[in-house]
Amino acid sequence: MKSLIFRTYAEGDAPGPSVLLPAFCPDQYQGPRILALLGLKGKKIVAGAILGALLMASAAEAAPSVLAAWSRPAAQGTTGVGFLTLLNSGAKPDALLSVETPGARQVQIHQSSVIGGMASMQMVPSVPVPPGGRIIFAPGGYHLMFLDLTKGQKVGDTLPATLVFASGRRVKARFVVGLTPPKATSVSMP
Ligand SMILES: [Cu+2]
Repeated sequence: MKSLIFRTYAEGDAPGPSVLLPAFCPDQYQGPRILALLGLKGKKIVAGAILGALLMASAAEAAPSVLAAWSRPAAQGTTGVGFLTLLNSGAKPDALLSVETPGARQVQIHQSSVIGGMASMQMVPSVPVPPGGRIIFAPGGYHLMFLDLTKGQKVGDTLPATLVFASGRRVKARFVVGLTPPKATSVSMP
């Protein structure tokens, strides 16, 4: 079953920020195919418990928050994808720099686009989140790549992660594995 899921490129071969990557990416919808491969049927999605980062010090500067984090089913050792919405309710600009998770050997931030009629994706070093801004990671745009998943992700599972921002803030989130974006109630609070 693994043979149908292609790696985008070899590990350790990650290109620089401006290098275009091959078009295939879990960003492209393949939920039904993977479900069929795994012999899974739609399972009731269990709302993940939300881990919140502790609010530290003064409340003057609100930490960025993560809304509706979700991922798609994927087999162990393959590449998973993560979508979410970032909110910056603070007064200063911030930027997502990296994502840490025990669920994958490496996490990259990618941006999909269509150039000359061809879909491609690009690794980006950071994603700015302006004050009062809302940045949406969604199919066809920004997304996270979970390279070399340490275990299989099936519908209803959750993938814990920590988002690291330029401000030094570390925001915890749980990516709920599903076929479609979660309801707006799946919110990770800082
Ligand atoms: Cu990608």
